[in-house]
Amino acid sequence: MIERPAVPLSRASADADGSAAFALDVRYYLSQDPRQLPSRYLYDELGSCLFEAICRLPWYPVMRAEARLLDAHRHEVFAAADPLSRIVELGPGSGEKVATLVGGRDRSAGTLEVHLIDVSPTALTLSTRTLSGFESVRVVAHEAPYEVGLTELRDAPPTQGRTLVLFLGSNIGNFDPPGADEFLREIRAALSPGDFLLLGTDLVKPERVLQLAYDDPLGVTAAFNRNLLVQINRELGGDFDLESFAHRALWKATESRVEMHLVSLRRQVVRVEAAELELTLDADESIWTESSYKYQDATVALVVERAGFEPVVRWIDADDRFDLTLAKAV
Ligand code: AVJ
Repeated sequence: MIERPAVPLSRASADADGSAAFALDVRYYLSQDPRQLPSRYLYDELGSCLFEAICRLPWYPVMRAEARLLDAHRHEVFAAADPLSRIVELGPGSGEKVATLVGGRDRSAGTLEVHLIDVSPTALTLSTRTLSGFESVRVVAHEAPYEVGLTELRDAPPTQGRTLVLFLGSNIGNFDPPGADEFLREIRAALSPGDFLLLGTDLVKPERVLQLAYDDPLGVTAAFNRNLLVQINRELGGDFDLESFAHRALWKATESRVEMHLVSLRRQVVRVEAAELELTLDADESIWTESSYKYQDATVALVVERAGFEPVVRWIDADDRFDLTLAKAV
């Protein structure tokens, strides 16, 4: 939809590089019409903690639904993907999901390599620790953007056994439809025929349910959203007045996505020193900070197939409408 400025993809290499890239992104995206900020910046240290808190909210069922499915079907995953020698998780978070899965593995199976790919060192430390108790599991952390980590894996295929890539937590939902196609193709390109993908996708549900999931009565999601402004103020010398921005969640049925916005409550001028930016926001003008696409039952299989996979098994949580699909690279 909108082209990114030519900046390094990784914020992980060095802090100075990271800040420079953040400054360029902030300048570029806040100057767009509509104004926006990339959702990947939601996950600084505090943002990651707030997201963990969101996952524990009664109104945000995504993680619990997925955990139930993983717990109930983990043995079937290993049976279908046998012999599995390598699991790769894109965005492992705290490592709980992959640990649930690995806990369902046959003890007599050989060594399993678990590769964790994330730009966040905090997530890598946490998830590595979560996996440290498993016998015959070797954990390899890649502090890198997904694309870079996937290329590293493609260039070092296992000598035997299959690879299973985990892309869970409805993270696919942050991509617009062309972006989702492209990203799944990138995953496929890192794999060989006979390897596997386990994809967790949130499905469309009633508007009031989605509304509560993204605008919870405790205000945790609002804090998660506003923390973007806190970050800009702290890292880039911004002067956003937090009280002057409201958190909004909107269900756009035609696009099948929930949008998060920060809406300016008055006409105001904002400066961001390190981004050399001065911005006049009108009352009610919004900054679009995230899209979470929700899939229809029938579309998950289509998306996976378009990327060069064949769906093998699909589990759906009936209560919370969440889909876990295991697909084989063809
Ligand atoms: C981590 C991207 C799946 O879109 O549901 C939670 C992030 N945003 N509440 C999502 C999020 C607001 C979440 N993902």
